Amino acid sequence: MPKLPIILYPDPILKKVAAPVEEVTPEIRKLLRDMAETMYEAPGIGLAAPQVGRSIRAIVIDLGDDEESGRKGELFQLINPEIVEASGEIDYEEGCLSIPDLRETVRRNAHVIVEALDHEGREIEIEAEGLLAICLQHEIDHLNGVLFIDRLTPIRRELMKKKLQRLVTERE
Ligand code: K1U
Ligand code: ZN
Repeated sequence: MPKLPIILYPDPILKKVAAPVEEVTPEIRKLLRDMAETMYEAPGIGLAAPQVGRSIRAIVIDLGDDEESGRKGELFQLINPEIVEASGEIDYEEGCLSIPDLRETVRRNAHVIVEALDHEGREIEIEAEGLLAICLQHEIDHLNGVLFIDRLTPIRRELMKKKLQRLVTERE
């Protein structure tokens, strides 16, 4: 059982634009820790605050270790993240913890620069490509009320509607 319950599609909180965090308080730091634990338990590689019922601009990401590339897992806890530069294109089959059992290929920018505050309120800049760039865009989309299904072409989204309805009915 994840530490915090994960809000599922079509809950309206997932469509809201989240509010900026005014101050990095101990309560915000605890939320980030709980979100990270929830992400690891799910398991997932990212999580945004609206997915745990908090409409504020906070996200966590950890891609984990990857033996093939030698990448080591690193936990990013980001507050008020903003994409300041984006370029290139990349296709990737994405999932979403708020829409279980559905994966679809989404086209996004291949390279992004993100500015944010870390869990101690320090300004940081992250330059990312590949899966980290994809995940940052997916999580920042959550803060703007955008889901990966909103990024599909109109035809694919139309096809997806039936599948989504079936998934929601099966859950009820
Ligand atoms: O925000 C979320 O809903 C989490 C989502 C993040 C994400 C996945 C793929 C592409 C972009 C963003 C997930 O973590 S879904 C689960 C998942 O993809 C995964 C789970 C365990 C190991 C590896 C991946
Ligand atoms: Zn998601």
